[in-house]
Amino acid sequence: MQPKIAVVVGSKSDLPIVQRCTKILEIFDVSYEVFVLSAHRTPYETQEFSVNADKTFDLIIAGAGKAAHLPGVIASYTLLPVIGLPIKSSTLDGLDSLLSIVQMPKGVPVATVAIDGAENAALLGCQILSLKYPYLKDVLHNFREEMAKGVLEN
Ligand code: RP5
Repeated sequence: MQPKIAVVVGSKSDLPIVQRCTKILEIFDVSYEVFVLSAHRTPYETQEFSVNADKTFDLIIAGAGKAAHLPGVIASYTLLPVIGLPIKSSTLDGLDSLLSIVQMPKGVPVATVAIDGAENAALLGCQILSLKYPYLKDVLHNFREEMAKGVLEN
């Protein structure tokens, strides 16, 4: 069995940020599917996706900007872990997105990464999935070793 992640964004305009996330998933050989769905503009399609997501996916990464309700709404319909990616797409520099995503009421958690933290969304997703797919532990160890070498070399 292969890990599979759903990457959902609120608008096509979010796709350039999300490519930094999917690039990591490709390097780690994790399959994924990208969806454009909006909590506000396509609420019925968002609900349909969310209630069925666990039939296909292990985890969901959901990115959105402005009043970024998408990750929380998705999380309300599924028991899959949801990682929220606040996207800087407004005049408020992404602080609106961050607070909309991170300030979930108790009972429905969303694990939130930094504003535009697309790479960390992918890495956190892989770390969570490494509990189920042990090959990811080796990949993550190698990634960290390479990262450390990159920091130390002059
Ligand atoms: C949010 O509004 C989207 O996630 C996007 O970040 C932002 C702007 O969307 P567009 O007006 O570019 O479609 O819902």
